[in-house]
Amino acid sequence: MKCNHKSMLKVLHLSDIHLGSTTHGRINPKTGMNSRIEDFVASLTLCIDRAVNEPADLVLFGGDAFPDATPPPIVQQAFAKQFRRLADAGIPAVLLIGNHDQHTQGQGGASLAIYRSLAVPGFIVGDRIETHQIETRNGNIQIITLPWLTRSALLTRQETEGLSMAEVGRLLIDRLAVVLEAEIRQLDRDLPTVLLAHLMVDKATYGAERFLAAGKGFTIPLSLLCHEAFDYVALGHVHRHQVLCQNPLVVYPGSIERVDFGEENEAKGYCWVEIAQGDARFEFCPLPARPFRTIQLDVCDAADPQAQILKAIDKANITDSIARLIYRIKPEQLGQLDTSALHTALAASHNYSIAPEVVSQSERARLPELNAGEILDPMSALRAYLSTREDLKILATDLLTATQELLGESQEGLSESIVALQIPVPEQQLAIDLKTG
Ligand SMILES: [Mn+2]
Repeated sequence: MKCNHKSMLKVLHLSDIHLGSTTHGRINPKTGMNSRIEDFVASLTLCIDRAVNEPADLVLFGGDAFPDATPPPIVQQAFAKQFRRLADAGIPAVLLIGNHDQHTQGQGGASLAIYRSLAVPGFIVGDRIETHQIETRNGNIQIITLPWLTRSALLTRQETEGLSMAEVGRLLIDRLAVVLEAEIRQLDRDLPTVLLAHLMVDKATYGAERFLAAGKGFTIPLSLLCHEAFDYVALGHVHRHQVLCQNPLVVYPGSIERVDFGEENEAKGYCWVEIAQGDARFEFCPLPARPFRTIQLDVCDAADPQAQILKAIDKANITDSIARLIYRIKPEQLGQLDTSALHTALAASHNYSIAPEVVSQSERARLPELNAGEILDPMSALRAYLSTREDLKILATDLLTATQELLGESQEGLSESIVALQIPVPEQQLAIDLKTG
């Protein structure tokens, strides 16, 4: 039997906080705040509670603190208020820069760099590939930080000139392997070691949804991360909790709250890790994230569509959830519906939307705006298309925002950033979720 004299360090690993997401929220009349911001703060508070109460020896944050690099002050303050509790309790923390934290202007993560500027005791901002030796109350540990990689982090413009995206991707991974190896070579072999990285692993799975990568994204081969020098590989970026490798443990804790309906069926939480040199174990700790409920049915053949829809709502357990009702119906059945009764039935939810899909017999007319010869920019084309799709109305804003972001990124020369467009097409309904943060 192994006699382990070293005490295990206790590490709380969380990621993808996305504090400041407001979609599906409503204004809390008592506080004047968007209720979703309060939900995200509540989840973050539970993470920090655990770290402080236990106490943890170290907190590792895997990146994507906010939806973008310039969060409003109230959101910055809510984030700072929680992480400050760690500083007060003398618990060191590493804040890694995710793609949402990166500002396109200048170096480093604009939204998190403030913690370095302020020199918050025990706080490290991981905005480059670097090894940090951290003193905790139960011993030292070393953390290699690997923030979200863009081409410019490791390659010069001259090196990538004339290369295809695939070639650039390969070159970047070759370069990353060399840089990581250099970090690994200077590690102290007697200390527990964690790689903390914000990236898309090419073996990460996203559930049953089909995925399209918009632009050519850099995915990092799992083999690069499964190095014997690491006792634990703490990841961020993918919102679905998953374990990619057992030895060493390579873990995405996932996001702490659901960001959109694409995460409806995912448990949300953080990881509690116990680690010593050559030894690590972890436990996924679920958080009571706000439930999302999709109620989707086809009442085209129903004698009493109203009763069928009400029954479906009743069965869905929508109390305090973010609900969406999607029903397919024939135009001649619309008279049988009492929509105010549907609203009443959905009122137990935290927030809801109703998306009727009226099945039309007539052929859908081509959009006159989209005739050959007409040149529309992508946003106008999408807007024109959406204006004809009543059933997508509920998603229209999200689709436009996501498109805007994608276009913005490619314009800023960041087309290599990995944004996964998740396009499940269940029945008649098309949803695009920005799945990863
Ligand atoms: Mn991310």
